Amino acid sequence: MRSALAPAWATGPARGPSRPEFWRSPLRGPWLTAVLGMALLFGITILFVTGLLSYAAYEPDLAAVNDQTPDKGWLGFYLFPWPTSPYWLYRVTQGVHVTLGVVLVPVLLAKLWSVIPKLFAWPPVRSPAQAAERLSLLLLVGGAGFEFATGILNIQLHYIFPGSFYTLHFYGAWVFIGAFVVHVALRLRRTVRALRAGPGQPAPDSEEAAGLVSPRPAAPTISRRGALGMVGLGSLALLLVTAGQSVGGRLRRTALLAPHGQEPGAGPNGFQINKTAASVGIRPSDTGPAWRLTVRGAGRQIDLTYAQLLGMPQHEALLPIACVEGWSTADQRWSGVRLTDLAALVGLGTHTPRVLVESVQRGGSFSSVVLSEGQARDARSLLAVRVNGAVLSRDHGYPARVIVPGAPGVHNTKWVTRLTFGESAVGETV
Ligand SMILES: Nc1nc2c(c(=O)[nH]1)N[C@H]1C(S)=C(S)[C@@H](COP(=O)(O)O)O[C@H]1N2
Ligand SMILES: [Mo]
Repeated sequence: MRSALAPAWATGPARGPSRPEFWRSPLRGPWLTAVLGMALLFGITILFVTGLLSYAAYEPDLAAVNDQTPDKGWLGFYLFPWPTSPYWLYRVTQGVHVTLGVVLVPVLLAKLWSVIPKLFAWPPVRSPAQAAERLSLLLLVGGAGFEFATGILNIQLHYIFPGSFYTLHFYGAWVFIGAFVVHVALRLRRTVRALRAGPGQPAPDSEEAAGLVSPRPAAPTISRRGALGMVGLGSLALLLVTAGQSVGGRLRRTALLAPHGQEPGAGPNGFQINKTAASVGIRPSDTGPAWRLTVRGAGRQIDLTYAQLLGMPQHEALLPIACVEGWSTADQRWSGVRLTDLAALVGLGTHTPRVLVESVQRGGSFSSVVLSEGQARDARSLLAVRVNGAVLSRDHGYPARVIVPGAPGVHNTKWVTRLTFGESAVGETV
């Protein structure tokens, strides 16, 4: 049926890839698409949940410095204060997010391949409902491509985008998920039916074929199960060369796909580095004898020298650094001064409030971070001066860095020079 909606150019006979006969793979059919679709339904749901958790972990509502996403409105709804226990929380949620994202790439590509004849369906527009559905597919495929591409570029190359990865990935996720929910609602019943019917092919012109079965199939070179096995092997291979980066320690060496060129060397400071001191322009004079730690709050201010900081009670905490990019160090033995003890210097010890942490680092992509009161009050939250028994290396934040249990790596500010406790100061540097 040709609708009055279709423009003149779209009512002619189908040509090239718009003819069903053009597509000759005997593998394409509702069962193959349904199996891949089900795998993505579970996988993408987990990606979405762990992605939202990562958003919550950044404590976006605590202060503007934590989340500079413009105009997020109700999309940036408040989730919950990010807990400090278990201390490996972000390592697991973000490890799953990034590893699963990489592992799903072959499944996503296979799924797109399995439905490609529908991209060329002719006539392109048959009814307003069908036009709306095709538009949602555009958002679905475009959204998936955008989220996977920005995610993978980010974990590989660190922030190569115009603007912020965080903002792009955040808005892209909402577009993608909106289209994903519509797609699942429209297709779930058909998918379940195709799974029940099994791998046999329905007649090409039947309703069950859903426009996927070739009317002129070529001779098969592999079975449908075999093709799925190949996709599974591809995913397994990616898992094996990715997962080690989230475990850290010796297993990091198995992470062949993780970014290279920043080998941290051996010794107590021999674990993954995000940005070296040199790469962000930390000068020796910034962290030399003139360095001071300023502690502010409750209308008071105290400046400490490095020696005075070392003279305060030192505590230990066994904590990893887990980056948004999916890599994590193994647990490291940090030692330094509790944030609660520093708050006590300005009289805020018993009810330590949130704290603004600032680095000697100026400009660039990194600014300041506000830690919640829950984070500031945790006895394992330290301004660390030593790691694994040695003085912090310059690249790990000498003379002092923050380390917080359960938090994303970005909250573990290096080269710290000022802590401001309490509400009042949070607005000052924003
Ligand atoms: N001053 C400053 N602190 C920083 C960063 C930075 O770029 N500058 N990067 C953060 C990020 S994103 C991570 S993952 C951790 C990494 O710490 P590491 O380099 O010691 O492993 O440091 C955090 N602290
Ligand atoms: Mo990070």
